[in-house]
Amino acid sequence: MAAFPEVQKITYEGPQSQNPLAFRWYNEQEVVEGKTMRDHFRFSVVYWHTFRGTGSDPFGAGTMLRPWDDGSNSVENAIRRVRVAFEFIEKLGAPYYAFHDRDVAPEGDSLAETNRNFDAVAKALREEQQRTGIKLLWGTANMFSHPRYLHGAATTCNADVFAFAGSQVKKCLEVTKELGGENYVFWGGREGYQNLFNTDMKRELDHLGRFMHLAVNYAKEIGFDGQFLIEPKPKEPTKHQYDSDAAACLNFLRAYGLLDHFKLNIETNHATLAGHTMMHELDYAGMQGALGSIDANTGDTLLGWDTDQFPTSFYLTAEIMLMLLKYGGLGRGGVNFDAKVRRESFEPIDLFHAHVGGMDAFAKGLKIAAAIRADGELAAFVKNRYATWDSGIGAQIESGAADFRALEAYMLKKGEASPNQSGRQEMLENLINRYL
Ligand code: XUL
Ligand code: CO
Repeated sequence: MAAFPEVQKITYEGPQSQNPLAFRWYNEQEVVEGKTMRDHFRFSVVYWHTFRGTGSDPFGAGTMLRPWDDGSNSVENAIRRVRVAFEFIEKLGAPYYAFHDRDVAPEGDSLAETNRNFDAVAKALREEQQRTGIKLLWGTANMFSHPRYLHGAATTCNADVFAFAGSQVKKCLEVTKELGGENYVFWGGREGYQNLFNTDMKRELDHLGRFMHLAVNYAKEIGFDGQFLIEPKPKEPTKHQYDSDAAACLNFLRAYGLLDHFKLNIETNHATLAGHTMMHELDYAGMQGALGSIDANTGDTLLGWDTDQFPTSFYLTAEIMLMLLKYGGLGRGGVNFDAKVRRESFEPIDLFHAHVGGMDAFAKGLKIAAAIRADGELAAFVKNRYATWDSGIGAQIESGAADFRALEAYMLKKGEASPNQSGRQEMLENLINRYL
């Protein structure tokens, strides 16, 4: 029984199309800057919001109509959900998906039972991957929902909980490997603190460093060669998440000798919560060679929490794509829709509208970014803005040839610095608008 009998495979119909269930920009075989759109984005559907989201919020119960889901915690229900998930992803035409262990399979009464549940559902996932050719972008362990993790997982004050978390990641790495997962993500969950009076921050961070090394070692042991990713987020659920932004994550990785083993999974709404733009986070990760993957969504300018909405703004996606093109793409990463339909959009078909819009917004953003780059006006402006560094004293500073004495001798002779030039911000903002 098909869950979406009224939906055919979504196809590209071009910008003039009035069909809400067609792509107007995402044409998977279209080549932009030498690569197909399919390869630029490597779009991925998340299991948690799309197949497990209920629409509940702190003020009310779930609203989502999901007729295939009996609401039980049974393995049968979980396997039925797998069939629906792959029907959806296949009709959408996304090449990847991503999951938490606990989204796909129910937690049992013991670790052993939970692992058996996970194995049973993984078997169905493997069958569906083989049937459809859809691949696993990344796996991750949910170490934040169960009450045992109330103090955190790797950063808990309870050593037994650390041991449980380690066992959970061990199993999740095994299943991710078995399913051919191309990456493995750590989002901090409850790794952070609510109050420093009861927190030994140094000890918690040392434990987090130890945990990551254990994961790296085990991956090596079992031959899992996926890319490890850390996903920065500054707050929610804790008031301070240790992985607060790209810079903090890179500092943590460097401090604990993990830099060679990890890249970052940058999420738009998390960047917003950190008081940064997505463009900033991507640029920062990219310049450090740590741009691994992105969680595509958007926040709301009027709401200060992680609303995880589908991205629809061409301005935002153009900024993102400028950064991805600048750093040569995402490699084995992808554009993963860590986004959920609104509570009021409770019908199954809304899942299609949401993803089609997100994919189209990215495709249009790619075309805008590529056009900006092809014209070269923006790049030429930036290059020229730094022209004083290309020769003379600037080049001597950059190469390390000039010390403070040399700078003083240069300036004493010259008397005053050359005049500054305008940054032309408004002109450049107008220039970007020409491409929208
Ligand atoms: C939480 C979040 C997670 C991670 C995976 O804000 O983004 O869903 O992407 O654990
Ligand atoms: Co995310």
